[in-house]
Amino acid sequence: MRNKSPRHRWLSRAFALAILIVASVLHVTSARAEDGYELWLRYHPLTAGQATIYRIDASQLVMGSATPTQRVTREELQRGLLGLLGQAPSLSDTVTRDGAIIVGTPASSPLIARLRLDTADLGHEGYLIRHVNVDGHAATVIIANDDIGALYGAFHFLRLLQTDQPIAHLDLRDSPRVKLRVLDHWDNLDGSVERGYAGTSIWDWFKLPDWLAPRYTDYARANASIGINGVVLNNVNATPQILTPVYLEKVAALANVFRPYGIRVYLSARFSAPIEIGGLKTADPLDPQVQQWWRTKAGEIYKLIPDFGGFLVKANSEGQPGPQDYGRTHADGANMLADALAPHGGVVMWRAFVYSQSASADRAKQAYDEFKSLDGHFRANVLLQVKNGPIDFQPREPFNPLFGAMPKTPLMMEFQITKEYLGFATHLVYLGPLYEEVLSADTMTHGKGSTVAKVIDGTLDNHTLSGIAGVANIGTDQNWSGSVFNQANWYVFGRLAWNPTQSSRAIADDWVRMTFTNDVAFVKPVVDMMMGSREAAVDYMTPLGLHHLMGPGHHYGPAPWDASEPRADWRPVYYHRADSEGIGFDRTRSGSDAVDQYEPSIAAQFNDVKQTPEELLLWFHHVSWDYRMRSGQTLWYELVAHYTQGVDHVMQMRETWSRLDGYIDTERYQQTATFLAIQEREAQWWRDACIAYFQSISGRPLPPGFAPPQHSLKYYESLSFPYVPGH
Ligand code: GCV
Repeated sequence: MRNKSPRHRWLSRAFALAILIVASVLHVTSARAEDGYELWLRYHPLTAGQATIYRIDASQLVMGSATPTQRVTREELQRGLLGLLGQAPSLSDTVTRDGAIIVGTPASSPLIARLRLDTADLGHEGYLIRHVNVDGHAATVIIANDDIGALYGAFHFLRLLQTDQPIAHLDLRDSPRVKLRVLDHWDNLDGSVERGYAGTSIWDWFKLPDWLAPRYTDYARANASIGINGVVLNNVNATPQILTPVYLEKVAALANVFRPYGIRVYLSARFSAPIEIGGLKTADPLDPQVQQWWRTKAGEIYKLIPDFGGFLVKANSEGQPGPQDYGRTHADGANMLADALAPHGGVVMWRAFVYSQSASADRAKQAYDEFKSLDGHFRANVLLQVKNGPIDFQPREPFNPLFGAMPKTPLMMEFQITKEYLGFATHLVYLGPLYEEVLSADTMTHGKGSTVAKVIDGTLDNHTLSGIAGVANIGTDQNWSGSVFNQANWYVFGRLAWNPTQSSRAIADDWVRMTFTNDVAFVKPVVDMMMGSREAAVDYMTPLGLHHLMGPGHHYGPAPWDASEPRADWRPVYYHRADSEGIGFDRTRSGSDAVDQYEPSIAAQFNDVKQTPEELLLWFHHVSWDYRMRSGQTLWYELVAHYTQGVDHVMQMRETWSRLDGYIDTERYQQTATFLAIQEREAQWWRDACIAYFQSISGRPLPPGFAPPQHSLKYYESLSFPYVPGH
């Protein structure tokens, strides 16, 4: 290389410096191209002002790396602080200057032990974050009783930075209220995902156990960041092969990736597996050979996966095998599996999503009728997993009457995160308000304040075992969830699982800040938009307590006219019961009497048409088209008004979004804009098809001022969709 003159050298250095400054300014101020892969863990640089303040605090990281969990905690903090502050903290054993971050447990760190902070109430997974003085230096400590608590604390600390919270005088402690916080994947071994709208399964079964895709680690990081501590890897409509040695090796490989992040794996077990892969003639839970088969299988699993969580079971439901095939009860079936898992510390999550094959009684009543009398008959390591409503993840349902009705059994909530009934991937529907509505519902079983959240976290009936599950919306799409806004549903599920009393608005606020920007000019309108989005979907799909009006089988779009399904209770007409007189399912004492599955004061309320909240009116009552609503208008008027309001709301969401161009990267902005356009078109379709159909039944003219449907009823009925995803 040619020698350069000093002047030349000085000039090229100055030039390089100028480039660096320009590059870093651009880096900080302009929106980077983004594909959503980073989720809410983007750790993009904070603005210059914040960075100057926080750089001081991030200069020294004092923590161990003796265990896998300590190592991933350290990596996450290094990654986060480097990304947010543009500077990696130096690692140190001692505090030598102000601003250190000290992380660990009293057992792993003599320095932390010396601080003698009270950790008694933190339990196994809790943590405290506090500003302290160590050897004359100001420092922040993140302390837990176990490594996993310190990891959760580290994520919390990073969240405070990401969301622009003051960190100068921290003094907070937190621990989860629910023990098992689980994602249920409805993933099949062939890579398809039942009700999945985000690509195919992220589990690459064919290449496992050898190839461990980096995505598995990022998945574990994302889950740990919101406190999820369990994943069921396969569909509840399970194939027995998952329990064969070749698949168990693959499951073990995933468990190894997840373990440092505090995540246990669970499997959906097919009840008839002893026949299909065990060569037995029966799967009768009282048969000693069957019992022995499951005991041996459990032993085999725990040898490979010592912290295996247990089984999730869908039995005698929608054609799945179960104990009733042998004249046994659900308790017999669950207990047999529970006995096999108990010596290893595993649990059974037995699903209450059960309705009879013959479809005689009101479907909304059947789970209660089946399980209520089994209260007190389950082993201590069985949780009953109950869907939030009595039918099936509809845009709005009353809370499931089983909550509060089985005090001797730990009831585990099952929410759906994937939007099977809420517009699939493209509709912007934030599910936080739906979850919050259910969790804060009052069962009244122990007087006022007996909320579903207290049933779930075990405090209402003093259960130590508690759980909450969400049917995952995760797939191989680069953005994981089919759209950026669907990531918010994964996020809010995890945060509410940790603490079911949190506000879904506050969680949305955190999510928007972490996922996009802290600029309030963006945050405020987007949070408002998210908060109203679920009610909008209820309005344009199934207002006033209507339910189950979607297309047959694939569940895409409206089909209130449909009567093609083989079972009556899979048909929309079974649910809305519209005729020339009126509409709605009579579940009062003069109808199916589903109301009496609730605590008496609530039953009385739902039984009385005047006291029933109008948002659930047609769930519980069959009323005349001319029934007078609280507004003074007729039901028919209100129905049309709600459908119209739903579409208007989506138009407003589009309008809001159109004003937010420039605040975030073009890629995520554009995709959201396109998806909102799809949502508006489909909301209009829902409204018009439903109004056209109900008008054909009610025979009423369209109330003045409302636009007629864009097409004829015949047109809407003629649409067919052979290749809908997730089906
Ligand atoms: C996994 C609904 C869904 C099914 C699902 C079932 C269940 O019926 O449409 O796809 O099956 O619920 O929760 O078991």
